[in-house]
Amino acid sequence: MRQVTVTEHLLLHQKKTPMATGRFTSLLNELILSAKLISREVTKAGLVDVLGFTGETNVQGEKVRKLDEFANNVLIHRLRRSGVLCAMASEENGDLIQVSGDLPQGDYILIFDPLDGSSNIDVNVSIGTIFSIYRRPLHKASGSPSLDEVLQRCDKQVAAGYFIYGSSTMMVYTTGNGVHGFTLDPSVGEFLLSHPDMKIPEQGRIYSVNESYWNYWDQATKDAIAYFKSTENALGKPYSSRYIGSLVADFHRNLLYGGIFMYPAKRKPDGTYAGKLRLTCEAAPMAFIVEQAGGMATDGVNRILDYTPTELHQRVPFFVGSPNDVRTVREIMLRSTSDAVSGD
Ligand code: AHM
Ligand code: MG
Repeated sequence: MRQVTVTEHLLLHQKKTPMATGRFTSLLNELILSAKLISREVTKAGLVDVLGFTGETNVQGEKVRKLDEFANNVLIHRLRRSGVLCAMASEENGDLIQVSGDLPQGDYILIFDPLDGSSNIDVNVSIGTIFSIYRRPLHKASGSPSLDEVLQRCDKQVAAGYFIYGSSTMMVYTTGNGVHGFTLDPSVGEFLLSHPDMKIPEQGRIYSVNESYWNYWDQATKDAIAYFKSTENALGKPYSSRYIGSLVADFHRNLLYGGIFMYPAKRKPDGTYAGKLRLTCEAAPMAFIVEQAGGMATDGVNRILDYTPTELHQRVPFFVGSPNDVRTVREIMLRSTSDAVSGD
């Protein structure tokens, strides 16, 4: 059987993808090489002294694990020299990462989560790298980009994808022409096309949520999640519950099997509600991918790709997966909220 690499696949589909230029291909190739380096480190994590914490705390106030730091450094180091970017943003860095004047610049902007699911790093559970790519607005294309050039409406993404470091390493990505999956063949060191034109089942059978937060959810969220456990839902029986706690891994399973992943807003000690997942480096890229695979992504009610971030590390409630399930959550949440307002 003919083995198709990511670059070949992109070139074969170049006519359908106007932005599939040589520059974009270089960007993908740098991402791929970075992911191979991260994958190599992840698979030997138990053998060498890379497990555990570095002793530092990141911009999100979380303890930095060595592999997080390694993945972040690899991506920044490789991509800033690629000559195709003007700026980057990482989940691990508070500010924009500028591509400084002495290095060649391009007009792409890369936002990434270097190692998602970090609580699973030390226990041999799948983790991943998520990326999202925008183009710099043409009318502003000189000097270092400002934050408002980076914070574009989420439907302006030109590509998004993830690498999953699991029982095999895979890359799943979209440039707006469907979703394609490639599996790393370690014997040749190449990602080979294994899942062309992925489509999420319209109706899921799995719901994924950290249910221990039940007491921190509002009534509309509780009503939506109760639906998946009830016998009076679309299946006529409870959905299966599966929660890995690595967005990439939970998302990937649901993309293949059908289902919904939920990270609703939680009540904070000050009484306000907020989601945990980051809009720019987690929710937006996954939303682009799922829509291209025939699924949906919302904050419970509103479409994620209609958001324009107001800050780099903005958090958002996130509901993503099979269209029937995400639509049902939306209907339940709208109904529950209007019942609360009318006092029913
Ligand atoms: P991280 O980027 O620090 O790893 O946090 C994101 C992760 C997601 O992968 C996962 O869906 C979620 O956090 C799990 O959070 P929780 O432990 O609250 O269920
Ligand atoms: Mg993350």
